[in-house]
Amino acid sequence: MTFDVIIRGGIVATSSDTFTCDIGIAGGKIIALGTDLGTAAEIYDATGKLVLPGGIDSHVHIAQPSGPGIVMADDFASATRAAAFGGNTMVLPFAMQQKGESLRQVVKDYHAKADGECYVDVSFHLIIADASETVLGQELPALVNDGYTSFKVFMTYEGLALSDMEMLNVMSVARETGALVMVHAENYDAIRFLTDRLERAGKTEPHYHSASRPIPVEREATHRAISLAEIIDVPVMIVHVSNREAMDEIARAQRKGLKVYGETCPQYLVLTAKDMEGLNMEGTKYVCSPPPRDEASQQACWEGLQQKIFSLFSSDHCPFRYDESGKLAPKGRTSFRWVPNGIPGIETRLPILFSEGVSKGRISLNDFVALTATNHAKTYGLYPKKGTIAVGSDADIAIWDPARKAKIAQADLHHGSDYTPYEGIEITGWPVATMVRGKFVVRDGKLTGAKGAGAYIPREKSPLAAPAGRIPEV
Ligand code: DUC
Ligand code: ZN
Ligand code: ZN
Repeated sequence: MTFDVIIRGGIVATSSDTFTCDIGIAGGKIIALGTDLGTAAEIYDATGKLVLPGGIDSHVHIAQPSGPGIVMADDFASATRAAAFGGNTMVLPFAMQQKGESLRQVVKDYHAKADGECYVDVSFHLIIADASETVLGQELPALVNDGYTSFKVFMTYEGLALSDMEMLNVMSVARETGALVMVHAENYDAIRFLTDRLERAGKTEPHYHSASRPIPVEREATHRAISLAEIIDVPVMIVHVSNREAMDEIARAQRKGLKVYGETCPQYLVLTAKDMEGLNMEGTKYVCSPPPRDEASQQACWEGLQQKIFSLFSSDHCPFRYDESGKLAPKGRTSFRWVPNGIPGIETRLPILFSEGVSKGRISLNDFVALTATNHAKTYGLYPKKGTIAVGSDADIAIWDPARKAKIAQADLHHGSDYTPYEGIEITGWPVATMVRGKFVVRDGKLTGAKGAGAYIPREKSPLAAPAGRIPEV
């Protein structure tokens, strides 16, 4: 047989195995694994390189409305281009509803923003901000059936926070339709209370953001989200966990046999609240929620990855520029209260975990693959089409030079933001080529893919959430 491409001689790793073999690719799919596969239009010599499933970043925010006068720094073209340079072959951004909006219309709007723009594949989670009867009774079940099989709810943020009653209603729809609920767990009232007090004390500099959302704010909401999910008997994914106490809530639920899953992110492994101190307005560059904590919390998050309490490692990419379109907007409002929450990280997620995790011996290469690709595909209804290297799977592949040394620098990145909070971090191991469905998107540091080659991928229901069923009788 003649293939379109053969990737020859690399060390292939999946979430369970590591082996040396060639990969034969045709029609965008992996057709053969082995040696002496035959001929191909193109041979890629991967000798001395790692050949991994392309990263799937299942928690990114792209082109979301972010408040008056504030624009997100990435559109779908720039975000997916940066994703490809960072070794990713698929991203899952959110189609975010705002109060009063039709969820169906929101989904159409995000498709319009993404269509013809993407360099890697995309699929959408929903964000439910308006838990009205029409949305929950009609729109949401229909959208779940159409392949939008996961959605995020917020326990904080003005305009987004759901009450416990609303959370229960939304979770009931997830239970009945077999959708997976992702929860942003922070206590809204506690944040408002602390923000008011800090402002009254004149403590308004950006670094007070983290004092307004201390660990108990996250721990309490995590506990509450898990309790609400237990009442409805619905699985939940607690996203962007930053510390041991919230993690312990998840671990306790898992020990009890509840279907509670956890995600953590690079900012909780390599940043701390101290990074913001003394920076004045430049501290806004690190403002995200939950906030990075301290070294003990970093250690806890590593343990969560090692012990598989966390099954996902995502970026929570939420990019703003450090100017009046972003971190310094709206003009004249100086309290941390007004700083848009979020940091860029779509391109640096994988190198940070590879370097700090695999190169430094904290996690195995196979666990790296699981945490960055396979588990995302399994969690969100994409496996085995995505997230692995197997015959029949899409040829979504990242080729890594495990020895390549680099220092993270804004000047080398491809996102729309004008800074990176990870500037200067020394990295060992970097992706050198990224292939989406058999076509190289990035190769030897150059963009080779076409805008619009990234496709929208509808999803199956999450095996973690299915089967759809009734909520428990009272
Ligand atoms: N927090 C979120 O909840 N979403 C995006 C970014 C952030 O910091
Ligand atoms: Zn969130
Ligand atoms: Zn987020």
